[in-house]
Amino acid sequence: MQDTVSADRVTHSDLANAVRVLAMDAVEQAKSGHPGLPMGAADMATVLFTKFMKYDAADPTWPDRDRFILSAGHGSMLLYALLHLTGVKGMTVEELKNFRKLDSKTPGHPENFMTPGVETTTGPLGQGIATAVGFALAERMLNAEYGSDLVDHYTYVLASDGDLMEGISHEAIALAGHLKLNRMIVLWDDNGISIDGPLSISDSVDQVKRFQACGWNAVRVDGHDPKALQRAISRAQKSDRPTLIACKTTIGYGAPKKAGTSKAHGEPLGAEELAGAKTAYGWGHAPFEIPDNIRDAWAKAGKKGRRQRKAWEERLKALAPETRAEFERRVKGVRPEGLAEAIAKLKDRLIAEPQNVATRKASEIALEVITEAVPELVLGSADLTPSNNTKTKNLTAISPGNYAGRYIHYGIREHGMAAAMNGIALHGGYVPAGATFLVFTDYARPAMRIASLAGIPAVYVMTHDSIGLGEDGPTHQPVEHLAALRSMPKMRVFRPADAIETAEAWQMALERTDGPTTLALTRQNLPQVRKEGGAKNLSATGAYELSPANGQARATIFASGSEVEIALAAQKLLEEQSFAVRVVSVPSLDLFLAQPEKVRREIIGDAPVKVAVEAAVRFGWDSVIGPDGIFVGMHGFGASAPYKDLYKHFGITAEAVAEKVLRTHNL
Ligand SMILES: Cc1ncc(C[n+]2csc(CCOP(=O)(O)OP(=O)(O)O)c2C)c(N)n1
Repeated sequence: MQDTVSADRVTHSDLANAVRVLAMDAVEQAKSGHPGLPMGAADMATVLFTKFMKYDAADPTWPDRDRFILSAGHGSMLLYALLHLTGVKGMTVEELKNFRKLDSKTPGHPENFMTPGVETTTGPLGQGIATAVGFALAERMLNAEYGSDLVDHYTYVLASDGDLMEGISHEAIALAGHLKLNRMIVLWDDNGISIDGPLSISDSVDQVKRFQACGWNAVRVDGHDPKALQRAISRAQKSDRPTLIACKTTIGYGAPKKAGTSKAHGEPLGAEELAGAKTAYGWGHAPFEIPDNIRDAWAKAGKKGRRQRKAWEERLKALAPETRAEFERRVKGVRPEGLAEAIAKLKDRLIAEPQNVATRKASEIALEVITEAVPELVLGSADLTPSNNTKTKNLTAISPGNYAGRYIHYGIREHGMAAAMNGIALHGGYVPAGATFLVFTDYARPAMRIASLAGIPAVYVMTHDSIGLGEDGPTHQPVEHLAALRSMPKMRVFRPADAIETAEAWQMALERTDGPTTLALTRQNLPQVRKEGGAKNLSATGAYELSPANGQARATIFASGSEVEIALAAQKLLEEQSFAVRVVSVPSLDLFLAQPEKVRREIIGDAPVKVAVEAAVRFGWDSVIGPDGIFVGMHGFGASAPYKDLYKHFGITAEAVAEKVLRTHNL
C-alpha cells in the first residue's frame, strides 16, 4: 500500500492510519464507542476523500460539494477524524479528545446540527442510506432546474452490514435503482461481522445480486486495496445507474486479537490491543499526535476542492441577478415572500365562496395556490396520490432519467419516502411534502423522528385521519397516532377543522424552517366553520375561541378537525336549553400546549365544565381539560362500517356531548 499522494512521500497507508489511530485513541479516551468500523473502513474513506470528494473544508456547506453520508453512524469517529484532518473549522483535536462528552462537536452518533461538515443525523441503521436517496434525487432535480454549471455533484454513502439488513434499505435501493440515480455511490463495509458475531449466523443474502436486481451496478473489491477502490469509484462515477461497491474489509483492521471479530465492534480496544494495532501500522506516535507531514497531506486533501468552489462562485456571480438571488434563497432555505399574501387571499376567497369539503380536498385547494407561491415545494405520495390529493394540476412527476418535475411517486414505501424527504430537505433547494394515510405514519416514524431531532422542515400530508374514513375498518383507522406524533419532540401536528384552518396549517408548516409538520386530514366532507378570513392566522396559537358563549360560559368544548362540527352542534343543542357554552377549535394541541401560560389560560377560560372531543384516544388532552374533564372520543380500536354509523356506535355525537355536559353540570 505504497500509494504516494504528495511530494513528501506520505503514503496512502500513512493517511489511512492517521484516521485509524485518531478513532482508536478517541474511543479509548471516552471509554466508549466503536473503533472497529473506522479501523476497517479507513482505506475506503481515505481514497474517497483524497482522490474523489469535491470538497473544501473551508466551506463545508458549499452547495455544489459532494456529499458524504456515514450511514453506519456508530462509526462516527471515522467521520470526525476526517473532518478534523481535512481542517474543518472548529473540529479541533480537543473535540476528538471530548468524544461523546456533553456539548462536544463529537457526539456518540453524527448529528448534523452539532457538527460542521456532518450532512445528516445517522445512527439508527438504514436511515443514512435511505436519506442519501433524497440527497441524490435533490441533486438531479436541482440540476434539471439550474444546469450542470451550478449543480453537479455526487452522493457517497458508507454503509455497514446493519444498514443493508434493515428493511428500509430495500425501499431505498429499489427507489434509487428505479429512478436511475447514478450520482449515488454506496461503499459497503463488507466485513461480515455484526454485534452478535459473524453475519453468517443471521444472514445469507447476496447483496451484490440484490442491488443488481434493483437496477444497480454492483461490484466487489478488496476494501483495503486503494488502487482497486480507486478504479471502482472511477467506474461508478461514469455509470448510468447507482453503484454499490462491496468492499471486503476486516473489522478492527490491525488489532492483534480483536481484528475480524465482533469484539472490535463497539467497545474500546484496551491498552494491549491498541498498542498491538499501532505496532502493526508502524505507528510510533503519542495518542492523538499526527506527524506534520501526514497532517499537511490531509490538509491538502481538505483543500482539494477549493479551486472548484471558487470557479463555481464565479459562475454563480455571472448569472442574471434574479436567477442568482432565487438560487441563493432556495439553497439557504429562506421562504418566498408571497406565501402569507397568497394564503390571506385564499382565505378571503373561501369566505366569499365557502367550501364544504374534506380537509384532504381543502389541502389540494390550498396547494393550487401554494405550489405557485413556493416553487421549492416538492410533493409526493407513497402510492396514494388520488386519496391524498397531493398532485395539483400544475405539477408534473419526475421519472427515471427525467428529473424536471415537482412530484414524486415514491411507491409503496412510506419509510423510504420519509427518509428520502429528509435527504431532499437537507440537500437544500427544496421543501419536501410526502403523503400517505395517517395510520401508516407507523411505517415512516423512524425517519420522521430523525426529521424532528435534526430539525428538518418536512411536511407529512396524512389523510384518512380517524374512524371518519369508514369502511376500511380498524386496520386503517388511526386512534393512537395523533397522540404518538404529538409526543415526539419538535414534531408539530395540525388537524384542521375546515378549508380555512387547512390553509393556515399549510402556511404554518411552510413558514417553519426548524422542524417537521404533520397535517392530519379527513377523508369525509366537513362544513366550513370559520366565518372570518383575513391575514391573521388564528391557528398560530394552536387553539382559539371559534364560537363564543351566549352569555357567561358554563362549559367549554375543545375539539379538533372533524369533531369541531360536532362541538358546534352540541353548543347549539345546549344553548337551546339556555345553557351557555363556548367552543374552542384546537387545530394543533401540541402547539397550543407550547404557548406561554397566559395565552393558554386565556384560551382555556374558566368555565367550570371542560370537554374535549376528538375521534382518537384521550392521551394528551388532560393537559387542557384536566383529569376530571369530559372526553368524548375513542377508547380502543375502530370498526368497519360507514363513518356516520361509526360515530354513532362509538358515541362521538353532538347529543352525547350535550348529554354528558348536562349530567356533569347537574352533579
Ligand atoms: C435500527 C438500529 N437497530 C440496532 C442498532 C444497534 N446496532 C448498532 S451497530 C449494530 C450492528 C453492527 O453491525 P454492522 O452494521 O455490520 O457494523 P460493524 O459491526 O461492521 O461496525 C447494531 C445492531 C442500531 N444502531 N440501529
